[in-house]
Amino acid sequence: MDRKFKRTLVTCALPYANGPVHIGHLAGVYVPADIYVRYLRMRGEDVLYVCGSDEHGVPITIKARQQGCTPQDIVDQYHRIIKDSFSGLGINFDIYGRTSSDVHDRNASGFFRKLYDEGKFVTRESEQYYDPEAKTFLADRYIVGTCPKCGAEGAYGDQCEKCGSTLSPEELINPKSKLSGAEPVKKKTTHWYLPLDQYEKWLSEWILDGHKEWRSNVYGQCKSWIDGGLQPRAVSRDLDWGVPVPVEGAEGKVLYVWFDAPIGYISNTQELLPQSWEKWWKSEDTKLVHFIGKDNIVFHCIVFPSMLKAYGDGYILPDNVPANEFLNLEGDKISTSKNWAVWAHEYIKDFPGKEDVIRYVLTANAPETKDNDFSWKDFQARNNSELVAIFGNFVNRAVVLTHKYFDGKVPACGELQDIDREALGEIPALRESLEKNIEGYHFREALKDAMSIARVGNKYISDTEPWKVAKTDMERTGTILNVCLQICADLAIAFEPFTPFAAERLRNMLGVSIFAGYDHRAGEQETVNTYKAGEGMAIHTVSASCEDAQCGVGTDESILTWSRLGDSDLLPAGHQLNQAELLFAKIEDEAINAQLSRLDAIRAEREAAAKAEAAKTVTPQKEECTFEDFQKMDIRTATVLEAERVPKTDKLLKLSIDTGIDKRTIVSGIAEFYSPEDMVGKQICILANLAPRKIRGIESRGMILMARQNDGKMRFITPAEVLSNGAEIG
Ligand code: B3M
Ligand code: ZN
Repeated sequence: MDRKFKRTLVTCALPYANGPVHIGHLAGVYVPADIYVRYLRMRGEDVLYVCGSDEHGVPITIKARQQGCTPQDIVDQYHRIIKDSFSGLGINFDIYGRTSSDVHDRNASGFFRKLYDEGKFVTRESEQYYDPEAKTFLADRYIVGTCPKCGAEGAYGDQCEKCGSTLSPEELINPKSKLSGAEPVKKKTTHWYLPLDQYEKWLSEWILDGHKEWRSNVYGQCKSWIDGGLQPRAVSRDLDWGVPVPVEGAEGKVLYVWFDAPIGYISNTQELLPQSWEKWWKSEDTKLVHFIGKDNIVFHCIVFPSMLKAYGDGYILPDNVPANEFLNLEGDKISTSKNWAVWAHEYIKDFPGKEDVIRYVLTANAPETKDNDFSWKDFQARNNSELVAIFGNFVNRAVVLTHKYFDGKVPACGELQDIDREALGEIPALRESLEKNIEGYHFREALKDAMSIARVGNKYISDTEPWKVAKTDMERTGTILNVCLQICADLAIAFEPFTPFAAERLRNMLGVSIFAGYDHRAGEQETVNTYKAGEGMAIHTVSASCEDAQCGVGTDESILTWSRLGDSDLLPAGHQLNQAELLFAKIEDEAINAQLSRLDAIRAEREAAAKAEAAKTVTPQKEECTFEDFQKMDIRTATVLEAERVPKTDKLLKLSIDTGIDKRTIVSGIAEFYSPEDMVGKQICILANLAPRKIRGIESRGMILMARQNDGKMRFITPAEVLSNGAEIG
């Protein structure tokens, strides 16, 4: 353990309260953070675990407009959903606050005002788009128009959702305000900027020289930002939703959401610990760790530290920022706006009692160094072949056999054989690796170490076959089951950070508790810290002066502590077990297919909407041509005599046609839209003098004229009434 610090402050990115949290958020930020906090608490570290809703920013105001309600209604709705999702998955922050709170309002505006009064900002006048009818400035998202790149209508001032191009409002064709439909006009406005350029040297020393141990994706992004030259960054916006800028004459201006949100970490701490928050934020004895996704790196490593540096007053800086990459879903990018996600609150409803499984799978597939993918088949496979077949199966056999042969009491341990010593001997090394991996923020690897303990147990019981030995040697059977039960107790400790619900069921089965560390959710009490020694145990309180976080625990042998992981005497002979219960249940195809069908329906809906959208757009006109160019083309009417599919393709038809000039063959890519039967007897229009081409070995002479709309749909062109074949079209 890193004993350089007396306490650890863990923050998690504040989720925007404009939608629920999904598995990408959980995998990227919240599950790894929860593993880390639970582990530290079990090690007796004093940890404060802070998060809350990020309730400002333009997306929330847009959602409110879409739903015809106020931004406060939106954040109230999603703050509750998000908070319940976290607790439903065992992610128990000491405080889950919100940036629309009065505490935060005061704190964030006070923070701004101090920097303002001390001249830490620079002001800049710029021209912003303004809606003359709604009499308000327009964020880029509030300006819509025609995409200059693909012609799509409804492109936003910052991005075209159809072709994905990044845009600026100036590029939009025929820009309109989303608020009133009026044409936006440019208007001068003044904002305050944090001159990040002035912190460049200091950031380079602090990060590039001082934190080479940070993850490469984090360090690399910081390096490219710093090497690229930092620019002053706006810290205010023309908006009516947010923390008002606390300066006379700044009506209609609020703090930029990325200025106020990180201050939310401090506000939430102040709210929980009004007397003692400063020891967490202004003491070098505190280790600060920010858990975030990769899109938040610059704000947590460059902007927020510069804000704290500018503020001074002893604020500490993050010791580490273990940012994860992104998680995809069934091969596609997770998207809130496209509903392409597994929502945490829906998962909890659809898979009751399986909160551990999603924690386990998202850790096993964590996008720690590169983007990764979540698939429902993999989710099912990991549950059934790892949690059920190895971890759960091992524990179940050990406990059931102990009830069968020893009335549920831990049997005496006789003379150990090599096979026993080998199994027990593997645990300390796995513990050491597990500790090193968790403390190094390598949670995927740490989970493998914990799972290796289960594999050791499962192999041991399969190799020793106590159900056979019991026929002849009950003493040996007792020794084998004693070893199995020690390993079960190891699992109850090792899996607490990863699968806390199952670890608790296992503890209840074994009739033990664990030391689960400090619990500040009670805020400040006369005794500064309390710790929970596992469910079902009395809450011990330790006095503030108690140095040994585990005081009062060591004497109670039924409370397992992390430091005993790997001991071979965790459960003394005679200790009474409780009834066996299944730790994990199989997940059947039916449950998985229901999820896959849901995603299929979303994908189909999205494709249909994209097609409908595409059909509305028109490809821009081609470059001008001359009449002479056109006269070279010989376009005629013709009738289809025969038609057949071209073998081994699903797009081509081979047509025999009568052009009035001759009978010929044309191969055409219309099989997606027409069957051979559709075409026979139809009068079509062809470009007769197109140079012949070999297509799939067939000579094709000419081309059928087709109308293709932007959603890809195609129709052949035919005269308004049947004409003779060979009629010239011009
Ligand atoms: N609200 C989350 C995001 O960018 C953002 C984090 C704020 S942490 C201070 O998805
Ligand atoms: Zn576009």
